[in-house]
Amino acid sequence: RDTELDHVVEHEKQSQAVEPPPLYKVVLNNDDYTPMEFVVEVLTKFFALTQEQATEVMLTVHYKGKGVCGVFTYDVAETKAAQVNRYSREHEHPLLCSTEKA
Ligand code: TYC
Repeated sequence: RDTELDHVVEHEKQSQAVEPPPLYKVVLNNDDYTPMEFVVEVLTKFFALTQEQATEVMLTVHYKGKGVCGVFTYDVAETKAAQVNRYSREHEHPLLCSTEKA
């Protein structure tokens, strides 16, 4: 018959079997119209980036076409991308933020 210890061992196996959640990159895309200063503002406002880190990401996007703002769980990534796109549209900039599975 199953003992209390068998139950504890079974529970422990299940705990160890729990997988980490899949991660998603929040990506910023380049365009010809959004001011560099606005992109840096967005990166410091919505992501945990310093002015220096934000400038680095902005320049990567400007020269290479896209860049990673951060890596998050699905809901956090989708929420941040939507917040950035809403904020950009409110300020009448075409800046596009999207997500990609990491
Ligand atoms: N290419 C834009 C410019 O020259 C700057 C820019 C950088 C725009 C990053 C979008 O995600 C972006 N003003």
